[in-house]
Amino acid sequence: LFICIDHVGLAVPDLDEAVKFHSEVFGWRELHREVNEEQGVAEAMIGTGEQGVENAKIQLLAPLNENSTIAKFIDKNGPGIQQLAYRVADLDHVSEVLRERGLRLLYPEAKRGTAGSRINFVHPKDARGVLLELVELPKDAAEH
Ligand code: V0V
Repeated sequence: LFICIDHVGLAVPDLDEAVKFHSEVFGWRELHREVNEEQGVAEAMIGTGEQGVENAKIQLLAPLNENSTIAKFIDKNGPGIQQLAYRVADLDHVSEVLRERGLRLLYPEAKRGTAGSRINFVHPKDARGVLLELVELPKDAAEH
């Protein structure tokens, strides 16, 4: 069903500060940044930065406002790992298979994720305490 782990998502209170920390301390590099109003986040994708190979990626997620799921997560748990994202080739197919297997998907239809990807989520209560994101990359996406 799954191709690989696309990214791990960290809830952070301050995006710039988080990018700086992960770059300076761990040597990650910023690959992409955007605001996703629908999801209530300002986000940065950071990676190993290696050219020509698939990058390991971490998504830094900062809340846009106090109603954001990220604000709620940080209030309850503090900053930290908020989600695990699996890459899939066909999101609609995988969502259907998982529904058939009794899991709740958060959205009836895919929503727009990072860099034009299509996304949905498995409810954390149905994935043993993990908010599981499913990501289908846009067809023309570079793999790294
Ligand atoms: C909540 N729970 C979690 C969790 N969030 N467990 C593990 N990981 C998480 N991230 C647990 C929580 O501890 C509660 O358990 C229960 O689920 C209900 O939580 P709640 O605090 O009442 O929160 P809800 O139900 O209001 O919201 C939880 C959900 C929400 C998962 C429904 O966060 C959501 O809609 N998430 C999907 C969207 C999202 O996360 N967007 C931001 C990233 P107890 O206490 O009852 O046992 S956007 C993104 O990733 C993009 C754009 C991308 O990758 O491209």
